[in-house]
Amino acid sequence: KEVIPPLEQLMVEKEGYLQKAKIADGGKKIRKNWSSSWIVLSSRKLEFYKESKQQALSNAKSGHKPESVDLCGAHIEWAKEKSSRKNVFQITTVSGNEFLLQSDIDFIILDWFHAIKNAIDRLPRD
Ligand code: I3S
Repeated sequence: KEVIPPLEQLMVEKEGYLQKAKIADGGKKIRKNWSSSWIVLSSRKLEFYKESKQQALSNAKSGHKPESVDLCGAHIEWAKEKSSRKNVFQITTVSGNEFLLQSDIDFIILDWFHAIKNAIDRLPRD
């Protein structure tokens, strides 16, 4: 059966490539492993695709789901001490998942930080 997503979830606010490393899952630390990810921000969530956008779109048609991050109640902060890389920030979800996001290009990471922070600040905390 077909599930129709709420309109807000269809509204993409920002998308692009960043370096991503998941460092905790459900509050449990996991080994850091940086990789390039196609990231899509909509009002309530971030989605991480391993593939290119083209590949992601064709996979989506075949029912393949990206890793999805609920931004309700999430925290975002700069995380200089979590990596030797420059321009790293961390997102922590209510469920205890922690992600580092990074770009070498200053304006790109700043745009992302503010876009995600604004999205979080607009959402209810629970
Ligand atoms: O915080 P860490 O453990 O120094 O992070 C580095 C490791 O994840 C490393 O992989 P190994 O665990 O296989 O050694 C990565 O290759 C490095 O990129 C990580 O450090 P940076 O400073 O790049 O986040």
